[in-house]
Amino acid sequence: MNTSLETLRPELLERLPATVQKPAYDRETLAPGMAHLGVGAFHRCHQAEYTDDLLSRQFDRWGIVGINIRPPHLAETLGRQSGLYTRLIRENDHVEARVIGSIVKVVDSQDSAGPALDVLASPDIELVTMTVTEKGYCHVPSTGELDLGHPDIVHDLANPETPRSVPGILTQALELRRATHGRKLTLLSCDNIPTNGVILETVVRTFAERRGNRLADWIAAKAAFPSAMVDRIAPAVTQDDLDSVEQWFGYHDGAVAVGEPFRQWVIEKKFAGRMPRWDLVGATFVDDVTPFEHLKMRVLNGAQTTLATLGVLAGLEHTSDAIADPLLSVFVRRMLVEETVPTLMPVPGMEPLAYIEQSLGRLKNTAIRHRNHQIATDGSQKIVQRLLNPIRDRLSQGASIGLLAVPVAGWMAYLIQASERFGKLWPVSDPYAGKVAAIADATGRDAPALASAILAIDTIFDPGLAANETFREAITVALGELLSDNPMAAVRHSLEQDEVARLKRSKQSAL
Ligand code: CS2
Repeated sequence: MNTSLETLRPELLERLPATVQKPAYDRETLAPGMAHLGVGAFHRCHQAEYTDDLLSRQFDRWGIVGINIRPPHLAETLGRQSGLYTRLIRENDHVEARVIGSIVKVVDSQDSAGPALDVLASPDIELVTMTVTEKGYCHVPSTGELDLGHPDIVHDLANPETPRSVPGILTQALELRRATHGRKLTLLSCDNIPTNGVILETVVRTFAERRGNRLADWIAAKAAFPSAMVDRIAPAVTQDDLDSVEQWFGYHDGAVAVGEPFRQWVIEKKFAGRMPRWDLVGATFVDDVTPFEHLKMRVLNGAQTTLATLGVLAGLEHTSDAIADPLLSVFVRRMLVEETVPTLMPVPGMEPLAYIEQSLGRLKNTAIRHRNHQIATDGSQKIVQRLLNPIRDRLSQGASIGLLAVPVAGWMAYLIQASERFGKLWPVSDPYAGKVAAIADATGRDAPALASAILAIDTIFDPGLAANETFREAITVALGELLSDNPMAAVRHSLEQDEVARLKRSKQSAL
């Protein structure tokens, strides 16, 4: 940090360089109306930007109170800057800078839930949005039910007034609302899990049912949990990003966020009360989010997870490096076109093949430094919706899954090679890393035994899928190759086999 530079703050808004846009509304009069849990790069590039757009178009009481219940602390960055930050949109050589003003206050609640509960229970707050990552919901990925064995859930059910988990904190906030003013609340999940609203509702309801006291009935009457599909690639911010703002614009900003030009937000029309009119500024309110969600998670996110895990195995650093690799780029396109697209539902106004090309184009953006390891983080929470659900649909159609199986084996190989037994090739972060490492320890290099033991984790692989012979065989073969000295052989062979199968099919249909 260059200490001679001023830090971004409200007084600096009048003196920003002309190339930096600033809020086009009177921030002084902006009152809080919603809270957001999980103020990371994604929130700053997405919901907060939509809200900033909306406030300049139709000013209303929709300031955001940003809350973190996990690291990092916000006080020293966003807090110090009165919620202001620079949002950079980057695409190759192009940069567009704008200071976003929609976050009016930030609250650190990492040490205890108290500060978060004060905000969430306040009568001023009509809406809570959240990006708490897939694992924040404490659900079982393969079923969507609350994981009653999760240590934080066990803790929170025993100590409901001092919760640690997202379901525990939200349920306690709803209990406090019932006890104090009784106002309605919309809880809007913005995480990449399928039917995110249903999962959020399920974990909160199950938690409330366990608490008893008819709280679950009150929640059913007063709260709404719409589902939403959110999209914008916004990687973890780096020191380079902070330095760039200093160099280009001459001020210090500790809360910069960097995203790509593309953004999308599709929200289920199911609200408890008033909602921000994000539909006036590019979001879409629909009756059913499912087709949009499948398209995005299976195509864009499926491609990202594939390129990330296979990219790490190939020694590549970022998504843009992985997609520049000729083999991986052919692989990912073929996988999506041949195996993923037939599993999609029709999506109003969107054409799947065009969407694939657009998505792959987005991943080529070299200004977005999205690390493969970042995307591979928490892979166990991502592969169900991105890869296993399309695989299950394909198998039920009697169709091939030889390509989609490779990144699933890629996820296994990624965790296996992070274990002691396999030389700890890289550090990983995944709730199932310990379990996979224990399997690797017990099993050694025997691919069929490794595959079999990992497929037996029924919280990820539903037993019907894990028992399917076609799937088991494809996973076992790919895993063996991915763990060899020539991991990309798995990718090449799956493409060759797919080609052979394709030729066979076309001969048969010509007969
Ligand atoms: C990424 C997503 O890290 C990841 O899991 O795949 O964060 C992805 O960039 C967003 O879903 C894009 O909208």
